[in-house]
Amino acid sequence: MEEERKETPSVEEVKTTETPVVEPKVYSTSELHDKESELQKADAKYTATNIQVLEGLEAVRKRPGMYIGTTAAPGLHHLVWEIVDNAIDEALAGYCTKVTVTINPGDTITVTDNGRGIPVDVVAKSGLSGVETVYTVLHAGGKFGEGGGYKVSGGLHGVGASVVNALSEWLEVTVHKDGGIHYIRFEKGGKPVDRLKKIGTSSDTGTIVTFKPDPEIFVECTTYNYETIHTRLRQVAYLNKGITIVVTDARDPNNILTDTFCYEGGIKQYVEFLNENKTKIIEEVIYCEGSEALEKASENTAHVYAEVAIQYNDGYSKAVYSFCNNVHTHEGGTHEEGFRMAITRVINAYAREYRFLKDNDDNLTYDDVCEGLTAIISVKHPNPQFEGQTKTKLGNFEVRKILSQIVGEQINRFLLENPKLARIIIDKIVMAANARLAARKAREETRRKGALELTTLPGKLADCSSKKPEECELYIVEGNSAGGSAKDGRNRTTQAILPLRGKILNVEKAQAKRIFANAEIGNMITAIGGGIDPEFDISKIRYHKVVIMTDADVDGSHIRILLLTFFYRFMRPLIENGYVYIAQPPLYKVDYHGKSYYAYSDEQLENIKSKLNLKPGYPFQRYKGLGEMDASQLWETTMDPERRKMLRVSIDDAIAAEQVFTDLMGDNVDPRKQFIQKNAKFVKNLDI
Ligand code: 1YM
Repeated sequence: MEEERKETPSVEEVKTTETPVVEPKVYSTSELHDKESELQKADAKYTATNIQVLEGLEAVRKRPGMYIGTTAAPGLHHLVWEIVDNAIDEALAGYCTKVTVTINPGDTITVTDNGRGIPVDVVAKSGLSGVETVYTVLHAGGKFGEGGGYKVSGGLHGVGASVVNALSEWLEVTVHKDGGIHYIRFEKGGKPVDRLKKIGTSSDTGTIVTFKPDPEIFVECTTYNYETIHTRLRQVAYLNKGITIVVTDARDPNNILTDTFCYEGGIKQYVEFLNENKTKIIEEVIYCEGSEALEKASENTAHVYAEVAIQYNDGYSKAVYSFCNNVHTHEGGTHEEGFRMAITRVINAYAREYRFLKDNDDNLTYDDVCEGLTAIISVKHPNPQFEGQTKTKLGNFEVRKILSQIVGEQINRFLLENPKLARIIIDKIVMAANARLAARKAREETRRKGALELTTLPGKLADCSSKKPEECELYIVEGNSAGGSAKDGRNRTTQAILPLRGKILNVEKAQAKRIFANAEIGNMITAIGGGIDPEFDISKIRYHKVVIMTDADVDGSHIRILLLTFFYRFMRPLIENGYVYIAQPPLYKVDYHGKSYYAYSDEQLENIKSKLNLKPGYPFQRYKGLGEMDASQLWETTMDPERRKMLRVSIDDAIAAEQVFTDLMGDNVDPRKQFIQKNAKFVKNLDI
């Protein structure tokens, strides 16, 4: 990879010259006859290929989920990533410097690059041009099977262009190459309207693709989310240093949004960005990089390229994210394992050598090393094996050793060359280890002092009688008076109530030891029953719905965020499995002819007023807190599974969630202020 980058020709160098002058050829009659049958043969081949192609594309349309996972919003966006992947591959091959992505009016998408342009000559095997092959033949990889070259894109491994075509109402490809402009349009799931045609001349090179996702396939959603595209392409720009990516939302002609991303520093800058609102303990980002040839590789260009960037902040959470071929490997894999082995080994060796650890001290653990660590691990592999439940775990065994070597050597060198900074880092890690040991001791002592304390449910908990977690709900309620109403109004078989007194501890700023000592948090841990990270056990939890019920005011939302932060940091699987909810109490009540009408928004209130034909000034009640409702009102409006509305909390993107929590709960005030008006974006609306 590295070498490839050095050899990269600049855009100017790959530019083609003006259209060459071709001498007209004179054919004899027999030659003409041969030519004709040749053409007929080619036509027959073309027709045969076309039939196969349409069958292939039809299969994609029949079962789109098999190719793009879902036809909901993520699938719709997947189409963009697939086309962008091909442009990024061209950039990684060294031929392209700029990629643009535009959302046009009508939610069509245009992707362009200034690479070589997709090949336009006929591929012998299919009788189709390169462009037609890439866009209509399933599994047409970069090389039509074999040959030298290097594709790294993840996802469908660069075979996605035909899938995008199959799932589009129409798709157009324009290629600037060999002095010409070549154009083709497909309709109704990939059927070519005409063959690839030269429609003009051009002195530069590149590819332009525009498509409209087929609303018959994407029945749930055909609207693109600018933020989703913006965030992902910013990430792609961080992961591929030096590439310029321009994203534009041109749907509203009066308000065109555009952002340009280009990071010469790559993942080093990514780590700086992730730590932007945190307090760094040292300003330096430690960066390691290297590449290694793959043994037994059939292609002589096959290299694994790996890079890692790390930086410490003064917090306690771990933010280690890994990627392979620009795919976020949520489930980790061999690259993370190699990193873990190396950093733990090197830190321990340094800490022993320079007496941060005494002979009798235990080794520092990876968890200790990770406190306050932000790290990006990025690997480019010509033949990645994605494993695991969501196919986001890197399986290639050789990557473990490569990462371990690169990270081991280069972090060790950094520590030796920067003894002052090394001291700051190791001191922090030793403190983490001490805190871990103290917390363990505290836990053991509590257990010894009263085995009862941990096994007995908290006295404040009004538990439900059912012992089936699937049907049980735990309401965590702000304030004792609301807690009282909830206890009286609930369904005693399935609903348990845990009232919270005042505010809970901000876990973002507190150390583990203090967190365990906090009574409110202790009650919650015991009531839920699955323990906490790193030992949290989802199979032991006692409720499959944990419902946060707070007032609809500033204090209420603060308590809600504190609780969410706690769950995110210490019981993350609870959120990942969709077990955390937010209750939605009504904001208004209108009494009319002996009946009560509840409104959950200003809009609903207006609707009720107009439906009942109420005169202006007709009185209504504004609920300031849950405490104002009696038991039966609380049941009717907020707790009855038949009638209530709740929000389910989800983590779409751990990296984004991480930043949200830092912004909200960390030391800096500005990002918190900025965020406060906006709704927490990890909360998704869900009517239940
Ligand atoms: C806006 C999307 O697809 N760019 C793109 C794709 C290709 C090439 C250049 C390319 C690749 C190669 C040689 C090669 C592709 N070509 C193929 C195939 N942008 C976009 N730009 N010449 C040009 O890989 O050898 C697949 S993708 F298969 F035709 F070579």
